[in-house]
Formats: sequence, structure tokens, C-alpha cells
Amino acid sequence: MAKLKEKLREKIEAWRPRTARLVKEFGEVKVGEVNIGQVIGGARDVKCLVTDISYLDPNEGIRFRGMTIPEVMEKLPKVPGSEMPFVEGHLWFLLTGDIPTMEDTMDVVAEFKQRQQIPQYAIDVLRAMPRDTHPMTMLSAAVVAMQRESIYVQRYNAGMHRNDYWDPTFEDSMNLLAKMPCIAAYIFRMKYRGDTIIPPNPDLDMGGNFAHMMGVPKPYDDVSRLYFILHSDHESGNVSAHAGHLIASALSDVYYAVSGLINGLAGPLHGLANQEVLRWIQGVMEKMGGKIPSDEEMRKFVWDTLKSGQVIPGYGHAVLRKTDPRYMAQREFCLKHMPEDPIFKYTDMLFRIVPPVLLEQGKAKDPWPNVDAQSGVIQWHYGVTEYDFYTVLFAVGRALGVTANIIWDRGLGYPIERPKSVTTDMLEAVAGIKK
Ligand code: AMX
Repeated sequence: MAKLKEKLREKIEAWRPRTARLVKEFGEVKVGEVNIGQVIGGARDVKCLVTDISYLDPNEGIRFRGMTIPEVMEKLPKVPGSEMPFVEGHLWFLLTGDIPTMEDTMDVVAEFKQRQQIPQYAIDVLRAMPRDTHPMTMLSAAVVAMQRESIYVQRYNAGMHRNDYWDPTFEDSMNLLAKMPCIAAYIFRMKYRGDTIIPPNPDLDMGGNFAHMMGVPKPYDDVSRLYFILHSDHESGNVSAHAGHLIASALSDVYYAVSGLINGLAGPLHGLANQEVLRWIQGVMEKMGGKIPSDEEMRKFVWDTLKSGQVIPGYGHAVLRKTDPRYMAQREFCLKHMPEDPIFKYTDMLFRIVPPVLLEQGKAKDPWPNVDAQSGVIQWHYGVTEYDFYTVLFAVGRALGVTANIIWDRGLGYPIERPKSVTTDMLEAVAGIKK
């Protein structure tokens, strides 16, 4: 690990003067303006966050450290005998901006193995919860329960220099990230597989080990690697990334921050959409008695959903204005590995039917599918049919990007976040409304 941490130290120290200069010499330069629609409308498009780990172009989709998803998938070192790269290598890439060598990657793989043991009291917390508790609640509770492990807090209390904050934040992040797949798989086996827990296999990488602990055979290891990488980061303004950043900006440690991001991800407009998609598609299947509907029947079902005042889950995005490349990466996987899957056939049909309907309705700014339109379908195919669990997979992936961001936040000394609010009276006065 010395390697990744040393590399990171170099990068952070080289970067600091850039941030410091921008604030000191150009702090008054305007980046944009804010209108009333944005103030009331969830700060949409307001440029007030900075991250160099990923950037979401509305028309192109996400780039991690400047690279598209296909580029990342091609360049990262692959797990021998698999189609997919090491998730651990992706973490190196997110943190440093450099594609790691196989040796660099294996360093992180080895570190994760050393740090993956879940403390017994966190297991006790999980076991004390009613079994019908949502798995996101369980994951969030287990993560925050482990806050007592924080090395950052110990060092902070001992009076560390602020330039060093990133170092124990890195240690906490590594400790937590290594445990997340183990906690997730523990929850899965405890809740949905009759409490038959499968211990980790020390010979496997993060994705392979997760599939092993889930008890799902190949190619679920590659599915897991694909999922964790695709869901890792989506720039800083989405609810989960922003929640993690915001919490950590108060110098709360990563256990608090990651538990918070999980809570934000658990909303149906965000990460929970992947479970909603499956529920919704199965509603169509049930209505159609399992047969593939005609285009007209499917269009009617989509309209019925809209007319009943519900959104079409898995479609639309706050920033994107084209089909999500994360959707396309998963679709490619489906076309290769499961083209005859009945749910995939429905999903693919919806890909044709939904966008024109949303365009005709004229409300959604983005009528195209997002990452969640496809992800549950793959899980179902490989036997993970408990769709309550799908957002947990998203959370394990998202924790990679959010902790990478928090480490850099501490490295660059970003301050506590504090946007300004106004009253409705003030907005009416700005608008020139006379009372
Ligand atoms: N179905 C129906 N209506 C939709 C829609 C959809 N999929 N997407 C947007 N709209 C509606 C909005 O509800 C809004 O209606 P309103 O004016 O009556 O309130 C209008 O279109 C304008 O919304 P927008 O500016 O296009 O979207 P947004 O930024 O407010 O919201 C999102 C973005 C993702 C919450 C929204 O598209 C949505 O609810 N999608 C379905 C849920 C979903 O798939 N969420 C997952 C997103 C990805 C992720 O974070 N995991």
C-alpha cells in the first residue's frame, strides 16, 4: 500500500498550489449566475462543486479521470481468465488519475484482503435488526457502527496538522472499502439465503470474492466487477456523492460520510430506481401473462404509468441528455451473455418505446434510459431476484468514488460546505412581485 499512498502524496502535494492559487488570485472571478428556477429547483446546473475524479458531460455521459467507460474498461488491468478489470485497479485510477500496472493493482488487492474482516460488533448490529429491515438500512447501520474504528478521529484528537488529514482519511477509506462487499454479502446471505454465511476466499480479488460470498457462480464475478466500476462515481452533485462530500466537509470521518451517502442513495429518485425498474417491468409481465407485448400494448402500459402520476423508473436524468453510457455498457453485457432472457427482452423493448412517449408527454428533459434501467435485469438473470438488494450493490460501488473524493477534499483542504438560503419573500422581491 505504501505504493498507492506514496503516489497519492506526490499527486496531492503537486496539486495543492493550483487550488490555492485559484482561491487566492482568482477568487472573485465569476463562474456563472443563478436564477430563481435553480434556487427553487434543486440547484440544477449551479456550478459550485469541484472534483477532478469524474466529469459528467450532458451529451456524452461520464468520464472517469478524462476517460470514457469503454476506454477505462480496455485500459485497466484485467483479472486473469475474466473479461472485466480489477475493481482495485479502478480505485488506483480514480485516486491517482494514472492507469495502474498489474503490480500496482495487486498491491491494492493484497491490502483489501488484509483489511476485509468485519468486526463482530458490526455483525451483532446486523443480527439485532428485524430481518425484514431494508438492506440499505442494514448497510448504513453497519457502516456507521464501525465509526469507532476511525483512525482519522484518533489522529485528529491527537492534534494532527491539517495538511495530513488526507492520510488517515485514506486509511479509513481503505479499511471501509475492503469491508463493504463483505458486509453486503453478509446481509444478502443472512436475509435471503436462510442465514447461510459464506466466508471470504483470500485468493480472490474484490469482485471475485464478492460473487463467492454471495454464493453466485461465474460470470457473476464479472457482473460484480462491472457493477462496482460503473457505479463508482458520477461527478459530485448527485445526491449520494454530494451527501458524502457534504458530511465529510464538516471533518466528519468517512464512516459517517459513507453511511450518509447510503441513506441518500436509498431514495426512489436516485439509487432505489433500480429496484423500482424491476418491480415495474414485472408488473407489465404479469399483466401480459408473460408474453412479449405488442408495441401498442407496451406504449399503453407506459402511458398508464404516466397518467397515474408516476415516473417511468430508469428513465430521465438531472444532467444527462442522452442514453447513459453505463446503461449501454450493461446492455452490451446482456447482448453477449443473456440475449434470450425474457426480462432483458422487455427492457430492450422499453428502450424503443419509452423515449418517444416521454418526448410526446413533453415533461422530462431527458427521455433516455439511465444506469438503473438495466442493472436489476442482470442481477435477476443470475439468480439475485431480491430486488430490495440491488441498491446495496450500487452503494458498494459508489463508496469507491465518494471516498476517493473525500481523500482529495482533505488533501486540498476544501472547507466546510455552506451554501446560502433565502426566503420566499426575498425571491419575490428579486422577481419584482409587488404585494
Ligand atoms: N418519467 C416521468 N416523468 C419524468 C421522468 C420519468 N422518467 N423524468 C422526469 N420526469 C418529469 C419530472 O417528474 C418533472 O415533472 P414535474 O415538472 O411535473 O415535476 C419533469 O419531467 C422535469 O424533470 P427533469 O428536469 O427532466 O428531471 P429532474 O432533474 O427533475 O429529475 C430524475 C431527474 C432522475 C429524478 C427523473 O428523471 C426521474 O424521476 N426519473 C425516474 C427515476 C429514476 O430513474 N431515477 C434514477 C436516476 C439515476 C440515478 O440517480 N440512479
